[in-house]
Amino acid sequence: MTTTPATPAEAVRHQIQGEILQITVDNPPVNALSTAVRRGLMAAIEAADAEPRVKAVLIVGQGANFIAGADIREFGQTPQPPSLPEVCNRIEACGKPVVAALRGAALGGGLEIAMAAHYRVALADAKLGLPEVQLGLMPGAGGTVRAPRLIGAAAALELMLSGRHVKAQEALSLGLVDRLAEGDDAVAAGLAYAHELLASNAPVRRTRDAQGLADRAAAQAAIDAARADTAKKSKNLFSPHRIVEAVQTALDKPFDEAMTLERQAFMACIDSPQRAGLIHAFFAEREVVKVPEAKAAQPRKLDTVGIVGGGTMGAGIAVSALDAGLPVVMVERDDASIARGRANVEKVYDGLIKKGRMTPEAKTAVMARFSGSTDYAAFADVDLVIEAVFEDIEVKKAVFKELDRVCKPGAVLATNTSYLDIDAIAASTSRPQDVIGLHFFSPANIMKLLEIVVPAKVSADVVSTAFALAKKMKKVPVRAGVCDGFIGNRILAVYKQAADYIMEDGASPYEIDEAVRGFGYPMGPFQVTDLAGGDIGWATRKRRAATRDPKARYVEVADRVCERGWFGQKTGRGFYLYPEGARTGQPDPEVLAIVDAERQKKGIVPRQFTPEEIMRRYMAAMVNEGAKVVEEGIALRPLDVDVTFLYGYGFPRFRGGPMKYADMVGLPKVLDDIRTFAKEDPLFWKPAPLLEKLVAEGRDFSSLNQAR
Ligand code: 3H9
Repeated sequence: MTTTPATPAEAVRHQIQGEILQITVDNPPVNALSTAVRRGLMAAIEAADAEPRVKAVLIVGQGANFIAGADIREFGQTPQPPSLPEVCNRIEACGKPVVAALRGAALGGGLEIAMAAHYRVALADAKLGLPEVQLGLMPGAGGTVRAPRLIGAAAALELMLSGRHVKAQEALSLGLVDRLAEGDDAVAAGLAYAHELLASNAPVRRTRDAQGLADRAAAQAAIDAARADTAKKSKNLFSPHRIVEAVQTALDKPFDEAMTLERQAFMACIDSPQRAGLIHAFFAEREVVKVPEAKAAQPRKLDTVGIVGGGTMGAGIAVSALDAGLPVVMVERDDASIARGRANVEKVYDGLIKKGRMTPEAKTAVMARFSGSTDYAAFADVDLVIEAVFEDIEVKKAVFKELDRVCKPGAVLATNTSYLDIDAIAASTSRPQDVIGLHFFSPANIMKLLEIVVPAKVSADVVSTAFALAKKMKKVPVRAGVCDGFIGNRILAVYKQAADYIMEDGASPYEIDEAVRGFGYPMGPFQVTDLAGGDIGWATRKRRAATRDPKARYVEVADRVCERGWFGQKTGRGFYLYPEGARTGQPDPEVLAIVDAERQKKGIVPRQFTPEEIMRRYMAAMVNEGAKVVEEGIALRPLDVDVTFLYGYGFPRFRGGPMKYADMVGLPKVLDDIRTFAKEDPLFWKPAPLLEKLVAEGRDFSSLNQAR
């Protein structure tokens, strides 16, 4: 969306109401602190100090939010004056009491503005926080210096390191705000508070003088604890460590010096690649829902959901639908299966009860919306059915024939297949325009990614309905085209193959997993295989055996492992050993012997791989296939590939996703790697034409994100 930037006077209005100067930040959609807003705020505070009639100042946001923070879109551009710390310092220096009245978002720089004000009142819907860490940043307008003074080092560190939002009531008990107000009128609440303050001759009260750090020993203990915790939990991250050190500075140095040092550390965060990666992720997950069908067509009615299959997947999807407030009808083939399906659903809620996150009464209320049946006729009235049965095209086609027979006209018929041809499934019905893929990831009630797979004949309003369902379920939807594996599993198959080649050429599966973890993934590919169950990939490999190019290199290690019945965690053994149900595996010398035997069979002399080379190959394979997926239109844009991997495959968020990572490394470098590797195996390492084209034109993947 391109709009003309507002002038300072438009972005920040001020008007005198009796003795009070009301400053309204009006910068839709979320009142971010753009250059115009900063300039407008400066001018308004100058006016307040200069005007003798004014006895107090009120700052509010126009609309549903106070201020959502710095304008993230400006990061990376040349900073324009005044800086936000200057604005905050100017507000704090105001000679008349300044009140901030908060509703909706008061986040990041928004909360820093509020903390620079002298008094704060919050409406019930306010959410306060210092979420900069989630963008690879730290508070950079006094947050690390003022928050510890206002609420103490421990609470301030917790807020800044978690980035979580705090509701009004908690903000009051933390001391972030002075009082709560009823209703949804921030201006009325703020004016009332300001009048009260004037009536009681309340002084200007500056946060720089607050005493939250007075107990130095307690503050130091909190900093030490946070430092140790951050070293453990955030070792790959840049900004959390800067946050801890900034609070140390706030304790050790005078206010103004601490502000200067905070600014330097903030600018170092701005310059870090992690900031670029995390901010890309922030915008990508908001862009991903902007697909042509959702823009073109309204969703169909979506009040009830049917699910075929009560296995782990079907039950997980049922929980997602129930949690979204929808009634769910589950159909299974016999009474025992439906009882098992219900039990699978209940197990999720019982787990929550055990952890104290749900009451038994709430479970009863949710389960009242669940019903099971062995008769497809139970789907006669549902708006959308999701099939989650065995991954076999003939079984799925049979299910869809039944759905076609019983469902009402206009019902959306969805399949949860992860590989199969949805065009073929749609063709087995008399209504292919209603058939779509909804690929949930396991466990479906927890994993955020939902691939919305769009077959050739589906109508736009069905796609739009799928996006509406994702929103209700709080999933992150990505539009994908039909191909074997869609976006995620198709790319996974290729980089998994690269990992297999690296293994056969000399690195152990354990070295590969370690390199991948070192890159920032929670787990390596062989650990993932063990977690998911090696038998699943084995079945897919068998299915593909007939169509595999006989000239293509094929690594048999995983087959040898599976032939021994070693399917991973569930069998106590896979690529790793899991003694007595342990979840963390131990390296298995017998697996290494299998790898060795396979190498010998092919006459491969193993060689050393550094973690860096492992990752170059792993990422080059991922990016190359990603480019093919974009070129073929399976993914709309590179950012759709990024979001898929961030939310479905554990890709480290601070790297922004595989395509953003490639942009940051530089596409010429990635292509160079692929061409070098192609000398060993030209069939596997075939550069994607899109990648070659972009390099030839001096462009990167992000240029395609903007273009569509
Ligand atoms: C910071 O403050 C640094 C300072 O400490 C120091 C500086 C020196 N800027 O999420 P939504 C856009 S760092 C620009 O869909 P919701 C967003 O892209 C900042 N744009 O709505 C979207 O645009 P579009 C710390 C922003 O109701 C539209 O607003 N602050 C910004 O679900 C609606 O957003 C944060 O990290 C921004 N700051 O949620 C807060 N924020 O319509 C980040 C949003 O074109 N923001 N947009 O797609 C949020 O957490 C959520 O957006 C919020 C609203 C809770 C506010």
